[in-house]
Amino acid sequence: MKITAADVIVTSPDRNFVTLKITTDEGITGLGDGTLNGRELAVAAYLTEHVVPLLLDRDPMTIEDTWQFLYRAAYWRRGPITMTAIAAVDMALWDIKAKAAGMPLYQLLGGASRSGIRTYGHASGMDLPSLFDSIREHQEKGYTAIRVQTAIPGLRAVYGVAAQATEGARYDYEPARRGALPTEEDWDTPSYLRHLPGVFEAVRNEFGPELTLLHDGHHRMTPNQAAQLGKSLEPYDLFWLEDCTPAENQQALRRVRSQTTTPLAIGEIFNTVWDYQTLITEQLIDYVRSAVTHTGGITPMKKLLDFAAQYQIKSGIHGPTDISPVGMAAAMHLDLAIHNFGIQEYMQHGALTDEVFQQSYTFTDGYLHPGEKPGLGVEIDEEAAAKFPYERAYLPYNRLLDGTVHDW
Ligand code: GCO
Ligand code: MG
Repeated sequence: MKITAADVIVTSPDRNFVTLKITTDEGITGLGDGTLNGRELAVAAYLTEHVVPLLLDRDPMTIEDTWQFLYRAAYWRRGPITMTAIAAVDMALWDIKAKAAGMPLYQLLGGASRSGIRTYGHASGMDLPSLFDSIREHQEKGYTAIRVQTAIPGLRAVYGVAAQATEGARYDYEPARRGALPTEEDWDTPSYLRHLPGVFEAVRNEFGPELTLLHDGHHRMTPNQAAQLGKSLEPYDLFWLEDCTPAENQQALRRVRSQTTTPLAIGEIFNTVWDYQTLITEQLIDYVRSAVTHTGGITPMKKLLDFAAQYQIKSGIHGPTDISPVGMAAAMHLDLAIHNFGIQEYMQHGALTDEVFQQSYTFTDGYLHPGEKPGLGVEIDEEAAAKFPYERAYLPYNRLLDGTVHDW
């Protein structure tokens, strides 16, 4: 089998997505997700200008060899643009191989280790009543695990809280905004540290001890502040506290870990196993948060999760709406196959996205399943995709109350 074409499809149904479609001389096609929120066209250009010419005439079955070739032959290693582009190729090749084998991809990854993939959804609120409503809405949709984000008194707009800057119906939180420039949000860590434990206390009092709760700190605290927060949330029994501090400095997590038993999840902005080396070998985290889409694809993600398994660390694969249905399906096949599955993030895509991407995955009672179609189980309707041209969109950024730019 030979690759005869590789096309980069950029579409913006509810938001921007970059998809690589690889075509073979036997008529089998494969899809890969190359979406990097707010920097989509950089990945599209990387693929079109530098990767597509290398794929033509290659054997699509040589997945490991192609991965090593793209990673090593570029000479310039790692980084989100490179690793997202490589991920798109890797996913598309696994899609082709599984279709050629006539099997859903999870079968090639070792077969199902469980019957369904437990998910968590995103609830948020400006105040306790709206937060409680949002939690109830998620419970009604079937979620048994819910991420809780809340506004902070005195701050205008905070990461993870829906319907602050828009009018009308509440919408699921989506950070990227279409527009010429990024929006500005504000931040004050002392106010956050004072406010958040009371919110979790109120949520526990309202919903009881059984509901699984998570929270995302979105890289805003110093290690010492993160240690304080982890301690103060211990009575509320979180499933995890995510991205409590920026983790480029992996050793910083020693401080947090030694001070709190609140489980820690890190990694959505990482792109290789090297970003995790200290975190995993010193067991400084409990969950690996990488996205298949931003970590070079299924091939390295499987290795990363197997490495984590040796240290009793589980998966918590990144699954916000900026991962396309193709990237979500790739995550689901891994989730189903690996032994050290933890939980899968699942924000549901909008109706326009579902019109462009036909999915075989299902969501029932809080559990996802990738379905039994050969391959990843997702196809793209290129005519529908063409109706939604790219629209510039940026993630917001943060300033402290005195105007200093802060981690968003
Ligand atoms: C999460 C994330 C996202 C990111 C988004 C950026 O835990 O799901 O923090 O909400 O902010 O993926 O593009
Ligand atoms: Mg996050």
